Amino acid sequence: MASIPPPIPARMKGLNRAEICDRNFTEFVRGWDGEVLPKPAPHEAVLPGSALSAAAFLELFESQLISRHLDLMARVLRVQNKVFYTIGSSGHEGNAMVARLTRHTDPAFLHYRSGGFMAERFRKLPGMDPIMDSALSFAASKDDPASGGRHKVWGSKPLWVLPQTSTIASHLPKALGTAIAIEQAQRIGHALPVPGDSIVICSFGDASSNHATAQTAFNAAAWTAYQKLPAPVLFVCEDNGIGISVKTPGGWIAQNFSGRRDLDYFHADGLDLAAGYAQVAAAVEHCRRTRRPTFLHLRTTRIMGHAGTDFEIEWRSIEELVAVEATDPLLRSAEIALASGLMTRDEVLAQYEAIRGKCFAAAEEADRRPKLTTLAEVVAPLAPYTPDAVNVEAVRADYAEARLRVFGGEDRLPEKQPPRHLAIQINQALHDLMAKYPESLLFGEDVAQKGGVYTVTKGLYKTFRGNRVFNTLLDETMILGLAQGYANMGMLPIPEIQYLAYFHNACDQIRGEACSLQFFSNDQYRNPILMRVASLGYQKGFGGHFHNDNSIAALRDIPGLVVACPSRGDDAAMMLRTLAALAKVDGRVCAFLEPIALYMTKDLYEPGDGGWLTGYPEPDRAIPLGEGKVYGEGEDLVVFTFGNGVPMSLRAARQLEAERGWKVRVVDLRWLVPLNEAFIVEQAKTARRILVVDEGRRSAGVGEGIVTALVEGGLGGKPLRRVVGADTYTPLAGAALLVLPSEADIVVAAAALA
Ligand SMILES: Cc1ncc(C[n+]2csc(CCOP(=O)(O)OP(=O)(O)O)c2C)c(N)n1
Ligand SMILES: [Mg+2]
Repeated sequence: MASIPPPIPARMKGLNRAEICDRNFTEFVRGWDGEVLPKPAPHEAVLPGSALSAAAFLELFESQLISRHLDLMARVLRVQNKVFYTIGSSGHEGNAMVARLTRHTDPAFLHYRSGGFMAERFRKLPGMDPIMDSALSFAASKDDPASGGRHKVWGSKPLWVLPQTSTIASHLPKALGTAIAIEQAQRIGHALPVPGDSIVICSFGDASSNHATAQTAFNAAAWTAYQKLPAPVLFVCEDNGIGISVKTPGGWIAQNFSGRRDLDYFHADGLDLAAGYAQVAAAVEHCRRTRRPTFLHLRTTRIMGHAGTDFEIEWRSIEELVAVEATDPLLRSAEIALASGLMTRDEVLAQYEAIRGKCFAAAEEADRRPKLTTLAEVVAPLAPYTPDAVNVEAVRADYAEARLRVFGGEDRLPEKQPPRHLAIQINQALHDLMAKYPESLLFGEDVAQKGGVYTVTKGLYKTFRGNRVFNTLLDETMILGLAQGYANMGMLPIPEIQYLAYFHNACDQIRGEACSLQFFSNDQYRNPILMRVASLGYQKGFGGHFHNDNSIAALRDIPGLVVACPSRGDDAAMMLRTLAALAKVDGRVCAFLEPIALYMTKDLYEPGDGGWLTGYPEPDRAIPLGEGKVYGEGEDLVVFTFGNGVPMSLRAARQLEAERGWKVRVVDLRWLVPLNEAFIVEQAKTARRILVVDEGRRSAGVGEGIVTALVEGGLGGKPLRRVVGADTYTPLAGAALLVLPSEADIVVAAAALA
């Protein structure tokens, strides 16, 4: 006969582990009858041998309780639709020690289980209330001081906590970038917004440490330290042994990280304040003093499941759950409070209930506060645009002396030189921007001594030296992480991505991180970036897909991103000025797609005609965002295009004029995101036929946006066609031309409109 398992006590069967953990605490305190030591004075050790003082312990304990009761409150009020987020910090409250041992000016990029950290950091400035601020965020109220009701994030402008998205690990590259930026700013004489000896704190979970984006940051940190360059980042791995339902193999974090050279490993017990405090202090002190990347392995546990929706009881044994709940760090803190003689059982319970009361009261108050109620309110901080200020900044030319130094004298100024091709004019414009903005940095793969694969950055390294123009390690994710870090510290990063295909490799750093910062911080934090990307197809000498990637679909729908694509040198210079101004004035993240195949193009119609050379525009000229360029006044056909499509369409137009007698107008859109729909419609209204020439792919390319603008503008009835790339990768050699629009295709498509 099979043996009958012993009955599970009723109190352990409940699905609601939150209630059980809550009751565990009170029962533990009520039932505690250990030996009580003589009460320590505030400055004395909380327990014999501990580095933690009694006074510090009491505050940390309070921070832990605040964090815990915010979790418990969230689970109760979620059901009543008063709270909209339940991923909690229970079991991780020991991270309050990291906050206590660092400064509120040490920029922090936090794990979502950082309630203890936040409650403790709130002590660093007078008059701040962690409970009310958190309650407003939980309630998605527009009064939430972190995100303005856009998400439950840990964030604070005065406390230097930059809000994170919930993509795990994606914040590690920018945290490292910020640490590197703190050091580099001082080498270029840039005034930092935080003290020069700040460190950067970056916390994450054990499972997250395996993520490629996390590994990128660990590797880059070690790569930096290996070269004896400072990178004062404190990686805090909050190891609770599990990621949602997947266990981290026992010992894996220690095994994986304790032996890495140039990533200095420390372990601390986050479940025990008395023991862990000195260990955390050692890691923080090491990071601040040595300026080396430091890995703090913080022991934690996970109480109450991954989120309110995770009913662990359904997939984990009750014995295991009970065992985990027994490691609750709050039980240990209660024990310290009682054993040290600092608090009586009644005092602990009274404080526990008082904080519970405050959390619920704050939540009820937060529930009464206004929510975001219009789309306009939601998107207000996403993509700020103040055109007047941007256009003034773009043409600001008060750096004549710096220009003279950079270019080497009056007669060597680029505007005094004969017309040149695109690569040269971009190069000159970059020199100009670096002169105009002493806080700008240009970096990427091969951009320094070599001057880039296409020599576009040639000479910049020589002029501005290694602290402002430098090669990075070969890692696009980290290049964009660095860019965010420099931006966080008030600099103007100009990262280069060597080829568009390799942007796709690191897209999330722009999509999930850089472009989301203004949104999730209610525009309190900005990370202005001017990203240059060598882009698009039609290269003659260098074939294959990855050097001729023509798809920008992934860029087109990134909220807030500005995407620009010049077709000629003078435009490029004037567009770069506007992009830098958008970054400086409105904090925007900008992508500048440089058509590789046009870099060296000199002629337009015939060999030797020099038709695609342009003079260099004086520094007081710029092209406003959205302003396209119109070639010709013809009304028989208007061609909307950009990039390589512009000279191709101009040649096709000439052929159409010769063959059909049509007067053709070619419109270079120049700005691909946002598309200037009103301008497109206005141009199309006065034309009899419309052609869209889009060298990108058929699906999800710019062409789709243009056609949509035309149809929605009421012009869908006009003869209209698209000449567009195929939905394929680009093959090598001559076959590449089969998948891209050609001049002949343009002429044929136009004829079909006749
Ligand atoms: C890139 C990414 N993939 C998947 C997820 C979904 N997800 C959220 S938390 C999580 C587990 C994280 O575990 P760990 O890093 O150990 O942190 P913990 O929750 O245990 O503190 C997963 C898979 C995510 N947020 N981001
Ligand atoms: Mg975990």
